[in-house]
Order: sequence, then structure tokens, then C-alpha cells
Amino acid sequence: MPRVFSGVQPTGNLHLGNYLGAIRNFVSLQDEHETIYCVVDLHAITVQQDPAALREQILEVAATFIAAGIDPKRSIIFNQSRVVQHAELAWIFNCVARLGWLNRMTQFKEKAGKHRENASAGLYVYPCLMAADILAYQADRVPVGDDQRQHLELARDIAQKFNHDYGREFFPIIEPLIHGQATRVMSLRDGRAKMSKSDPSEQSRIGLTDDADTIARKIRRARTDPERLPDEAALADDGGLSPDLVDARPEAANLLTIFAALARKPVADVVASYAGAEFSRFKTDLAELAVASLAPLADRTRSLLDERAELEAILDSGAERATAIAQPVVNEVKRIVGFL
Ligand code: AQP
Repeated sequence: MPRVFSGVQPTGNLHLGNYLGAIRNFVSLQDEHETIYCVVDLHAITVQQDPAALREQILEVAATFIAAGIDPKRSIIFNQSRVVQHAELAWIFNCVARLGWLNRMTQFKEKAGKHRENASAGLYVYPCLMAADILAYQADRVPVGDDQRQHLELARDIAQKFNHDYGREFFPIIEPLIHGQATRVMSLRDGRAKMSKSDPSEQSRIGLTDDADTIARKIRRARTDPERLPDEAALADDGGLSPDLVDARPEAANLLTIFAALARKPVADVVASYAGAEFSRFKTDLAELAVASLAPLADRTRSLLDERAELEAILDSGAERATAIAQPVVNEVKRIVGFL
């Protein structure tokens, strides 16, 4: 059975982009794959975290996985720092990856910003750890949002270089699964910026635990443009939104995409229903849809968090099951490399 691996950082409240771009897709993959879902806490500390908040956020991400429909019996759910092989393999990959490759990573440039000299070395080698996360399990399918495409290409390069340098077809070729209707959900304040946990504006994102009033308010205040909603002329031949619309009216395109993804309908149907409408009517309906979709998820997450011991037991058992897979793989890597 093909093996799937993916991770989510416990760096703050999860948002609609994390859900539509990644977590929702994790659920359906359980049927035909061996699935491993990780709370990537080693990644989280590449930027500064408050230790007490980090502990809570690890549990929150695990609870959200389960609330969204990931079954801890069928899938392995654990936090990264509990399985030492991630860090061990990451070191070996630090020695495989080339500086030139890392220098091209746009996420490092965006996150380090103007203070590059002050960014942690961990943030710079983040993609090597991500490659280790996947390859410690010899996983070959990785469901992620579109923002992770470049990191996955680098992970493929690392696997290929390792195989080539040591003359063994040891690591599989990773296949990114960038699926679903909303692979890149944009900020509600700026249709050209990704919705992100680390955006300083709370108004830019819909949190998965936001209450109904907060969701409605954020959608009401979401940035739009002065025109009415577009009609069928905004569609491309494949039925999706045309690149011209996305370029000229990114906020409208983003809200239409979110609507379609939440309603699980083709975006063309949403365009047809609201062609020429004012944003106010559309936003009212979108807020209702978002609340109806997210409220049950938030309720389930909260009740799982109340059963803290149970959640911790799931992470314990997940870490054991994950170690059982990763340990022999990384032992073999050490042997290939020449460690005694
Ligand atoms: N805006 C997004 N649209 C679609 N998918 C997204 N993902 C993140 N943002 C969007 C996907 O969610 C998964 C988990 O992401 P992550 O926690 O590992 O970190 P990230 O990609 O860096 O996301 P954030 O929310 O922007 O976190 P911070 O601010 O901490 O960096 C991934 O599959 C990601 O593609």
C-alpha cells in the first residue's frame, strides 16, 4: 500500500488554509494508503515559540486532526520531536543538500524577510528536516498546500542525490499531492498574500476555532473591490477561474474559491449563482456556509482537548508506531553512509 506522510506546524491557531489545503485531504487518503500525520514541533522552533503555548498547540493540532476525521487507529498521529530519527536523518540531509539549493527557497526569503542575518540556522535548513520527515518513512506521497511545492522539489533532489552518491536506489521519488479546490487560500486582507498563522493580523485568516460571530465579522470585513461579482466570462476553459480574474481581482477570486471548496461544488456553479450580485449578499451566504462547516469541527476539537490524557496516549502510541517504521530505515541509512 502506498505510504503517505504529511505534517502541520504547531505554530498558532490553525486556519482555513491549513484545513482546505491540507488537513481535509488527509482524511480521504486513509482509505487507500498507509497514512502518517505528524505535528511538526521541531519545525515550529525554527522561529521563537513560547514553551507553554507550544505544548498546548501540539495538542490542538493533534485534536484538530482527529476532529477533522483522521482515525488514530488507521493513521499514525504523533509529534515529531518524539521520534529521534527525524533529527538524525535531517543532519545527514544537511550534508547532502547544496547551499545553492537552499538559497533558492522562497519561504526562507519570505520568513526571514529583511532580517535575514538574524534568522535561525534552523529556518534555513528547514527543507532538509522536511525531507527527513518524509523519507524516514520512505513515504512517497505527500499531501500539502501549494506553498510547499518548492520544498517537496528539494526533498526529491535530496533523495535523488543521496541515491546517486551512494549508488543505491534507497529512497523513493516523492510525489506531491497538491489536490482539492483550495490549494492556496489567500489572506482576507490581501488577495495576493497567503493566509498564514504568522500573519500579524487576526483579520487576515479564519481560525478553525473562531466562533460564529468572529467568522461572520471577518468575512464581512474581508477586502473586496468596488465591482460586483463576476459572471461566466471569468471562467477558464477548464471551468476554473481564469488567470486574468485571479490577477485582476484576487480578493474576489479568493472568496469564490473558498465558497466553492466549503460547499464542495465546482467554482463555476458558485459563479453562476452569484453573477452580478453585490458582495454583501455573497458574504452573508459565505459566512453562513463557513460557520456551518467549521462549527462542528471546532466543537469536536474542544471536546477532544478536554480529554487531555486520552490525546496524550494517542500521541504516545503514535510515536511508538512511527519509531517502529523510521528506526530500521535510518539505521540502514547510517550503514550506507558508513557509520559504525
Ligand atoms: N493559505 C494556505 N492555503 C492552502 N494550504 C495551506 N497550508 C498552509 N497555508 C495554506 C498548508 O497547510 C499545511 C500545514 O502548514 P504548516 O503549518 O506546516 O505551515 P505553513 O505552510 O508555513 O503554514 P502557515 O499557516 O503559513 O504557518 P506559519 O505562519 O507558521 O508559517 C501545509 O500542507 C501547507 O501547505
